[in-house]
Amino acid sequence: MTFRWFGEKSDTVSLKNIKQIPAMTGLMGFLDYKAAGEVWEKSEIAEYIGKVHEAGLECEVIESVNIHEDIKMGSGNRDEYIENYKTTIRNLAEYGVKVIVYNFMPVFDWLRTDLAREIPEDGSNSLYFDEAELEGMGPLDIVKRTATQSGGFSLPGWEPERMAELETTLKKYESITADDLRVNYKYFLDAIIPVCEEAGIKMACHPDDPAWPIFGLPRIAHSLKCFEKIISLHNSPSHALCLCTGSLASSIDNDVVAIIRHFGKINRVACMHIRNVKHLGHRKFRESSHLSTDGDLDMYEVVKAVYETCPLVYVRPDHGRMIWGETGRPGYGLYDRALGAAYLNGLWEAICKE
Ligand code: CS2
Ligand code: MN
Repeated sequence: MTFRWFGEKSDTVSLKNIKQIPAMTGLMGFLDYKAAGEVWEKSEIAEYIGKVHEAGLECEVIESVNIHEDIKMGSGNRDEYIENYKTTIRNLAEYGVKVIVYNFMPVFDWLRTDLAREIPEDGSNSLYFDEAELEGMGPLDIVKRTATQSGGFSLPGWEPERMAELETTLKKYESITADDLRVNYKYFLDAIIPVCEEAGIKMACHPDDPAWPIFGLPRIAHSLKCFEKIISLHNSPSHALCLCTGSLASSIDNDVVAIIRHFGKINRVACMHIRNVKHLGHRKFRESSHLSTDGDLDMYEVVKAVYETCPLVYVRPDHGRMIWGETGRPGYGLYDRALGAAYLNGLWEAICKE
């Protein structure tokens, strides 16, 4: 059981807080100031992981080593960025990292139309999406809205340098199809997976969120079929998935439990992000507490699928609501994620004893 931590200077949650969550053994770490394409230097990794170890936690998973758009578009300086990525893989492995979570989504990572929508029943708030609200909004509008609502906190997938070039990048993507994107993805995997095999690292691809194409951009990672195509791009246990239940469950077409079982059985799940969503209408949902009763996912079945098909994977509660007056990075407060971890551990204990 792990927790996402943005580093001492950037997180409202301390390592001590994280360590005090029952059965929390480690982190999914993140250097939130790194731009896509940059090498993660050994000294930076050593500093971050050193602090994590001092706090009595492990750091075997690193998230959001973002892939430069040149790699996704198959243009420009992609070979140089791929070389940098290989160096980052080797550097992370040297400090005991076993899994790297990334995504291959053009331009945007996750997207919401409100980062703090009040939940009428209890006055807490959570991330929220309503496709109808996107109508009449351009990508630039949503970027501005997200930046305003983020309260000055960096958000994974919304790195300023990525957003600065938005218009040019969107233009370039107009001529790139989903098949083109997969060709570029394969080129990237063929280059880096042998390095991962040598270094003992698994790459874990995170799903599109929401789980369908947006703003006409090609998106290729949001369903069982999509992931089958992705997995077939390069045959290696080092080429694996990070199944994020909340991202996948944003589409009612996805049977999340079946997806876990399918890829768990063939040893292609490296880690899990577990969170729940509550559907409120067509392509309209909010992130709920982790409990089955609060959302549309059956968390007992989710955890059971992990237990039965991929019990050794790293897990973390993904986003939480803001509760008890907490303020901080949207989705990444302490309290609700800690409740999520406790709940998931409860399910795990019950399933083990059963
Ligand atoms: C996060 C992602 O919001 C989420 O579901 O888990 O932002 C995730 O960290 C990235 O997609 C990984 O690159
Ligand atoms: Mn996730």
